[in-house]
Amino acid sequence: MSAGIIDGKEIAGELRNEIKERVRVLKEKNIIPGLSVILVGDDPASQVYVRNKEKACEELGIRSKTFRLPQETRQAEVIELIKKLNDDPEIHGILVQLPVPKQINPDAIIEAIYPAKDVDGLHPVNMGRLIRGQECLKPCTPHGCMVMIKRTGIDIKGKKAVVVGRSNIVGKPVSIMLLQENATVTVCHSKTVNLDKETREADILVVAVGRPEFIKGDMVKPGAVVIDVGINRLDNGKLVGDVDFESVSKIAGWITPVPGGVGPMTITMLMHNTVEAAERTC
Ligand code: NAP
Ligand code: LUD
Repeated sequence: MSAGIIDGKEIAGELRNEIKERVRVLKEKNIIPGLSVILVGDDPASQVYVRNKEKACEELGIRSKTFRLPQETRQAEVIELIKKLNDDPEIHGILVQLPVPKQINPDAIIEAIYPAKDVDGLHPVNMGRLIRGQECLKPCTPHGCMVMIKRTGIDIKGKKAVVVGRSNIVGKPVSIMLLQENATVTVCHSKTVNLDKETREADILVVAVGRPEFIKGDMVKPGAVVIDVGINRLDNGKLVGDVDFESVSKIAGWITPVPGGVGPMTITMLMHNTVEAAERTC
């Protein structure tokens, strides 16, 4: 038996139609949602992701303004720009694409953004609200993962969920969201002992480690829902996830592909947050 594919591109397309409708309603109130993306440096993957964000804005009727700053830009200059955008009424969402060059402290940048405009959901106020179960702007990739898990039709309540990776952008927040949905959650990382024993117990397995094809079929419980957050470009140019699709898709019940899985959902949840931030100004 082979796993069902959770088609991120397709789900993203459906959600984008709903978001388009919300943009239309806002326009009737003379509000055009506006997103500003700040990209510092010339990381090739970041350039692709930011371009995809611009394209999504265009498709949905969201105003987008991207600031492409040179690699050597100082932290103070980025914060200066963020302050201007914080006070710009036409901008509802601000995002600094990560990673940033080493002279810039990502925490200082994130904390400079007004929480109400933090469409990445990474500001301590939004993260704090998330952990406390309060309404907040939710981090895009974890939110996308949750939508994909729900689309399989499984009941998350009482399931054993294992998250591999504990970054602030994916692992930690997705663990909190799974907990919020009443899963029993285990968070694994590089110091975890017997990782394969942990992953084999997972009814829901979310993988965000940044190592190509790291999770193999023998590490997965038969029938599990496997969400592959990883995006790795191999030397031959091929894009692969953190999950070995070939072996895992023979064991899992559901699996997300790479590309066409979590990536398009991340972008769609960003559009969702931008519209939500704009709606809150009404
Ligand atoms: P990250 O900040 O590098 O974190 C990686 C995590 O994996 C860390 O917690 C690390 O543990 C853990 N880890 C590393 N090696 C491990 C091992 N051998 N066994 C167990 N755990 C291990 O990465 P990230 O930002 O979360 O991103 C992870 C991947 O997802 C990357 O491929 C990235 O490109 C991709 N990504 C995709 C999207 C999307 O929209 N699709 C969004 C964000 C990220 P320690 O904490 O102990 O170091
Ligand atoms: N920083 C993100 N850094 C990296 N995939 C993304 C992403 C689109 N502040 C901040 O946008 O949310 C963020 N906020 N991230 N990411 C990763 C992460 C950030 C990853 C993939 C894609 C955004 C995407 O479009 C396509 C797919 O998986 O189908 C393929 C893209 C390709 O390389 O061809």
